[in-house]
Amino acid sequence: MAVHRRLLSTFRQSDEVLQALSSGRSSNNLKMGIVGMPNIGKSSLFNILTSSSVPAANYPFCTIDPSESRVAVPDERMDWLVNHVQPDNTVHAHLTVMDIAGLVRGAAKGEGLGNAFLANIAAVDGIFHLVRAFKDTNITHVENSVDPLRDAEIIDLELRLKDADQLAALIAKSESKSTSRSLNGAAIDKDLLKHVHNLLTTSTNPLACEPWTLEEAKALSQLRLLSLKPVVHLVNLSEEDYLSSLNGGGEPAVITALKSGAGANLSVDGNAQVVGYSGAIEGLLADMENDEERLEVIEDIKKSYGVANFKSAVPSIVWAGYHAVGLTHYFTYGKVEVRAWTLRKGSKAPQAAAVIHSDFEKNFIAAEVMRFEDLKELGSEEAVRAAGKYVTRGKDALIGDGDIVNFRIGKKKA
Ligand SMILES: Nc1nc2c(ncn2[C@@H]2O[C@H](COP(=O)(O)OP(=O)(O)O)[C@@H](O)[C@H]2O)c(=O)[nH]1
Ligand SMILES: [Mg+2]
Repeated sequence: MAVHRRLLSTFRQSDEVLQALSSGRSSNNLKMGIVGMPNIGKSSLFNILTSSSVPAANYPFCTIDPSESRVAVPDERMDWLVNHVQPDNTVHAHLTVMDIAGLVRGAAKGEGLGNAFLANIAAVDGIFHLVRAFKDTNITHVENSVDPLRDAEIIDLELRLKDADQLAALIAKSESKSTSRSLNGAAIDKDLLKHVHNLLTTSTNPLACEPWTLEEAKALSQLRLLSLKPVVHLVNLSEEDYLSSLNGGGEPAVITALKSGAGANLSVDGNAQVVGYSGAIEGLLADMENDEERLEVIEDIKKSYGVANFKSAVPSIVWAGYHAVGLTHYFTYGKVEVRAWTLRKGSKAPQAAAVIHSDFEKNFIAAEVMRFEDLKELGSEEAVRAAGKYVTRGKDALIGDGDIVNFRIGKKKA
């Protein structure tokens, strides 16, 4: 099945093709959906992400609806900037996360309201594919046993089958017209549709690992297939396994299996992302009222279990999702506000300015940019300027991770 088969896959897609396959919506407000079987800790993880990555009041977040929330992206560089400038206001970067109801075997055929839940997955830009590795006889499992690789395979298969259905419908339509089917304005070759349908139904190799040409990849991305969405695998481990992995016990076997298995799976940087955590421990931390109490619990865990380097997995989870959907941020800073502005990787200066205000794109004059590392190393903006490292850049400059930017904006003469 899917996961085991992936172990055999050694094919590496070019970055260009990977990028074309993953180019989805043009928005900066991209969403990661938590997907998996029922009763494996999805909603618990959603609650953990919306509360514990948001320590103290200066991390703004908002629950958009009960199953959708903006999660602050923790960033030590932000903390440094805030400490450096002591601004009145601080705004972190964010990632939108959705809690999606559990899928069961047969979901693509409508089992367990599968169709409605699969439609929710179609609406997100990337998938946190969660599997349960913790054993707890009080928490039933729909398959009656805890087997994270089997669960991953069931979910993979349902996503593929749903895509296959969509393709079958498109093929039928295009055959009735005996021309290429036009989708979102661009024609998609019928043979390509058939080829993809065939792959989805007869092979378990991830679609992202097939040797696509750039043209094919561009056409495929228009289909918005579920099985082409960027995936971060998350493993809800037992407390013991999580603590032991931090304490020199090595990587839990399930994580190793998912990593090598998903090694060629689609993610923005082409590397499989697998993050393990303990829902029980993170839940405990998330329940604390404030940072002080949280630190107390962390100290307690370090002492009681002898895990001196204990850390929460939440920042790794949020960052993995943020990277998977291709987001990054730059900073603006001043006495009034230190702020991280979320944008897509690879954005140029005018698009980066548009994140602040849509008018800024057309009225863009220049971007004054310094690197966070330079500010930190040299200690002040004056020192960065004196070192010639505060540079003025034009409309073709790429703006992204770790840039501190001041935009020059002005009304252009008509
Ligand atoms: N023992 C244990 N129970 C957990 C863990 N994570 C979640 N649960 C419990 O498992 C049950 C199902 O969790 P929930 O988050 O609602 O699962 P979902 O159906 O996937 O959304 C709840 O009773 C949770 O308290 C964990 O890490 N360890
Ligand atoms: Mg749930």
